[in-house]
Amino acid sequence: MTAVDGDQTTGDTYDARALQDKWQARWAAELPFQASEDPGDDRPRSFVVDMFAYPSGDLHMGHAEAYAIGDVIGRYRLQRGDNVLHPVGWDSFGLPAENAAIKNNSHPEKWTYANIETQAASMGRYGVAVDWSRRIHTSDPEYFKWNQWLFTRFFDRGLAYRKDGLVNWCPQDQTVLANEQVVQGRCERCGAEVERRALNQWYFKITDYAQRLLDDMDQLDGGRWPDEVLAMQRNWIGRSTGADVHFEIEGRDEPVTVFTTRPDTLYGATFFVVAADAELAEELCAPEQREAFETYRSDVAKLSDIERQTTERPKTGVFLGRYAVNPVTGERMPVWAADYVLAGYGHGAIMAVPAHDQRDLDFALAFDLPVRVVVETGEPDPAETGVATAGEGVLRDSGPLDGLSKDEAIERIIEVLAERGTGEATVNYRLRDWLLSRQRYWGTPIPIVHCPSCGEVAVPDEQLPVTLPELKGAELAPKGISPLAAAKDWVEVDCPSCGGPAERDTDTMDTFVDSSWYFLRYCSPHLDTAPFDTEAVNKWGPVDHYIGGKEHATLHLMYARFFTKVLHDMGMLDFTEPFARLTNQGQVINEGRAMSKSLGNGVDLGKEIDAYGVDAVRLTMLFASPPEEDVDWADVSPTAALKFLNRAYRVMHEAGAAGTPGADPATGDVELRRITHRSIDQITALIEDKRFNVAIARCMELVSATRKAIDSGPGAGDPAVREAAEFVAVALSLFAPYVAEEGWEKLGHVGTVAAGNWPEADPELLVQETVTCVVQVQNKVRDKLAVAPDISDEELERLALASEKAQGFIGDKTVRKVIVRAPKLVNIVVG
Ligand code: ANZ
Ligand code: ZN
Repeated sequence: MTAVDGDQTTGDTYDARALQDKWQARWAAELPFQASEDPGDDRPRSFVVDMFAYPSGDLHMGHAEAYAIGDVIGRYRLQRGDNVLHPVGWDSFGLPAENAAIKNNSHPEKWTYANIETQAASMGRYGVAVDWSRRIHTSDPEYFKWNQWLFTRFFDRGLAYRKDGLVNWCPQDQTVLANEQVVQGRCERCGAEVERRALNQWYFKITDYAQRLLDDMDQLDGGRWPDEVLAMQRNWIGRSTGADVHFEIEGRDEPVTVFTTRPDTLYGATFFVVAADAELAEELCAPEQREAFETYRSDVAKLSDIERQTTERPKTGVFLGRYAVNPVTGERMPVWAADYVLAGYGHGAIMAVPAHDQRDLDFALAFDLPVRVVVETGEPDPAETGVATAGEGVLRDSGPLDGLSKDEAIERIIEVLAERGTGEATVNYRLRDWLLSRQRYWGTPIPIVHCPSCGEVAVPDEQLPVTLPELKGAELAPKGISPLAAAKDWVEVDCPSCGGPAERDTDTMDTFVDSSWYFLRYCSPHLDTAPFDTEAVNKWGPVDHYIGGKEHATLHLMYARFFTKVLHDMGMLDFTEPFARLTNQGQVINEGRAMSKSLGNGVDLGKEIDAYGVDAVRLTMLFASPPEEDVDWADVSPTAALKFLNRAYRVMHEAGAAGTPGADPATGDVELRRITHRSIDQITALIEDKRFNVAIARCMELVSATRKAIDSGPGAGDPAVREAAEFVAVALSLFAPYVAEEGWEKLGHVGTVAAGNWPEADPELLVQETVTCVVQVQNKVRDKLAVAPDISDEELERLALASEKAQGFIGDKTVRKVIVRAPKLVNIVVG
């Protein structure tokens, strides 16, 4: 504690708490972080957004890290003279907040708003430079009204629809989940193993946008988004090109279609497999196989898709007693039901080519089915090795395809199939529609009325928002069907279309609907005639810098990209990608592991701030590693950060006491000026490059150089010392805003340091001075080199040995010894 106590006005160490209180009050009064909508303000605009928080407790170390990073970016843009919109909001509807409320025996509404206040106060204290006037909460009716409005627009365009299907069910949270919320077969929120249930649910038709979600990644490539996130998005969309092939099934009128990425291997197809849980399997099963099939199918129902696809599991299946006919060879192929074919991908049925597909080969070997090689790859026979040959090669035993390469054969067979009307080229995506309905209380009610005569009717705009019925206690508990269904008075309504008795939809929306467009709302947060003002959004948008965790790589980011495209198509936006740049912050861990209650290794943010002050905690976070990497709190030293900040504070304080603002730096010490301008130049580039940790290291060097100039150089009153100290204040304003403000004031300035103070480096001061170094061979001067005065011995030795003139005298003699006296002399001894 000692280091933060002390006299803030005259002492050697600053009082962190006093500075925090003082500057928070000043910021609250002067509002330096409010974005300007003044049409006469022609500063360039910067839109910086941190992924907003769930209000499920107070801020923790993870928030502290993320907000510190976003704040460096926002504050830097402000220092550069931009009109910055750096807003704040809460993702206050949905499962995380509701679960936390239930755990704490509280009503979700009460719990949520109490937590928002706690978190907001912590953010204020943490000194995040945000525009508080634009604060939003997604659980406010003024906000979720627009979720409903958007839903009805999606519904009108056929982009919101209901269907029956096998869905992911979390038995713990008692609700369905989207595919994106199932991680390794478990619920993304609570970790419970997800079950499959047949239910009728609401979906957004994100699959209509699959190709555009891929194509528009051009706008995000080239380092604008992390490569890893782009790769995850591409994988999730999972585009495959190939062909649909139609197979006759004996005794069935309609052919059955399969999707294949290798239509060139059609002559090598020896059997046919239908997903055991697909309706088709049930339909095709011959009477004598029914019993075996039903037993098998109920076993399969217990497995997750992930388990079904693992290659380690031995292959299982049941012959259905039927035959398919190969459309090119006329050959009869037995039809099997198996679990390794998934009902939800392609057409839920495949042609099996065991020679060239490992899964099919494993199956063929398990059930003694024929293996026929049709692509000569030069590898050994798959039937003998048990290894399918999937590589390039030349086609054989394939009629018109013989002798062709794989790509030629694919092209040729597609022509053949098309001529006969038994197939065509297709593109398939792994992406599924977004299941958005939830059987939970704390969310946006789906604005649909079910009418016995009109069907699904969207609630008209003038009846929005549809607010939640007031439920309490046990009525709120998740129970398999939505708790809203029990609120009879709320459910029963007149049909908006015919006026007859009808019922409200009782599901609520996935919280990811709220977060798919909240950043747009920031541009006109209080508008009550539309979700956002198109003109304002087009001025600010897209978001220039978006900062948040990697865990959203396929969930939130995919959904927000989808919404942006739909809104663009509706004419409400003129851009097609929401986030021009994305930064994923690392995690704050402790002793090599994620902080958790069960490990007891949690670090309390509030306690750290009490002990070291906000500035030192922020600086510690940012100095520990580049933003994308994890910070291990066991390896960092807030004490050292605090010591440095005190050193910086003293430098600003002493320079301020000894000089006056506005002194001409050109009359000051040129050595220190060179160091200052090199710092400006390097720190600018490092911040642009998001290498904040190195930028902080450069600040530390500048503070040391300034200290030296005060103590054993030109002294504190030298204008170059003031120039250096002023840049220390400006640079520190990005990382340690309180001490920077105080230092700036100590330097005699009125008003905040935070805006428009970033200096330009003077190019003349960047030119490095050089000194002359003589290079001797056997004590005789043979060359002269121009080198930097601070060159290292190693570097100088390297340069001297590389000198052509010196080399001429060394010849083929062996270098015995090199004597280096940097920067003036090198003597090379040979013999
Ligand atoms: C014949 C074939 C021969 C195949 C060959 C591959 C190699 P991707 O790339 O993931 O799109 N397939 C199709 N539908 C399936 C389903 N519902 N469940 C499991 N597997 C399915 O994979 C497409 C390939 O996966 C398709 O191409 C099909 O097997 C299989 F040498 O058809 B292939
Ligand atoms: Zn009606």
